[in-house]
Amino acid sequence: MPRALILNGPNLNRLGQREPGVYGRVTLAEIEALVRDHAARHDVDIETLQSNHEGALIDAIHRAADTADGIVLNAGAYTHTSVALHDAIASVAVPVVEVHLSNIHAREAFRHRSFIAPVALGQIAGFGPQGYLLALDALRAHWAASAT
Ligand code: DHK
Repeated sequence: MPRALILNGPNLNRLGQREPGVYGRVTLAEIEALVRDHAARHDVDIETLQSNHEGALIDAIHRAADTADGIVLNAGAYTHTSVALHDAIASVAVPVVEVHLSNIHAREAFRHRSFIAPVALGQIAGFGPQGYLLALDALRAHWAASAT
């Protein structure tokens, strides 16, 4: 069974209470449950992790080199700042799909730049919690294409 790591970065533990006009009312636990459900229906093994610490996210990406076949990553604000996360992704052969709940390109200019995008398979932004399911489907399509 393919394995996916669902990795969430800073402030995403505040979903539900955090700026609901931007991020909605759905909590991270509820998003993880949706992903778990979707994954179970498509025979994907899921691990979830959230951290507010850049180093912990980097460690998780390194670990995923041996424990996952793909990563769904919402790096939160580190998306726009972290060369270290960029380098961590580049250091592993695991495909990464970048996800954002909000459409970062329709927001402040500082959110338009992603350090993740150049080393990601692709980016999904603006579809709320559904984006995580789309990202998992993108990984599934990638695995199917790589298997042929
Ligand atoms: C989440 C964050 O925490 C922000 O820093 C990003 C992203 C956008 C999201 O839309 O999921 O800019």
